[in-house]
Amino acid sequence: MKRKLVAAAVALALGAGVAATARAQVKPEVLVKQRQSALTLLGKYFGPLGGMLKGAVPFDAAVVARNAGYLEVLAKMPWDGFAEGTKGEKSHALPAVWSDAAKFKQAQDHLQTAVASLVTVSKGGDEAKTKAAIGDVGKACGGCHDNFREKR
Ligand code: ASC
Repeated sequence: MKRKLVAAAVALALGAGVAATARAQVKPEVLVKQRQSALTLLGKYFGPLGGMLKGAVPFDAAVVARNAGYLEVLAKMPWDGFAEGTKGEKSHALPAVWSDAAKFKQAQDHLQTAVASLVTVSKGGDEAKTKAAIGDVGKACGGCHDNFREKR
């Protein structure tokens, strides 16, 4: 029993070490690519919902619920890619990401909160409420782009 515990502790310690090493070794350009990939997928799975909000795409509660679940996970992924070490990399990120880190974090939290609401609301199948929640997510995307992404 004790031996098993020790083995588990050693495995945990080794695992933590490996994770820390892996993080340290990720090249800045790879972090940029990874964060851009997560943001691209956020765009992919939000796109049709934005279309439903505008009436360009027929409302489909099942698609909203599915995509909301994807968005919930994706909305957690980009942020550790904005490491200090990536400041000098070519990207559309504005310097405010690092100079106004508290506000950037607030924008991330805003998105995650809005997406969490969409997940909940979309399960209820109420079209008007779901569309309002989609609108809130869109505002959270746009709010971050306004302040932290180069205009394009
Ligand atoms: C998208 C997408 C964005 C957001 C934003 C919402 O589908 O790619 O960047 O929605 O336009 O305000």
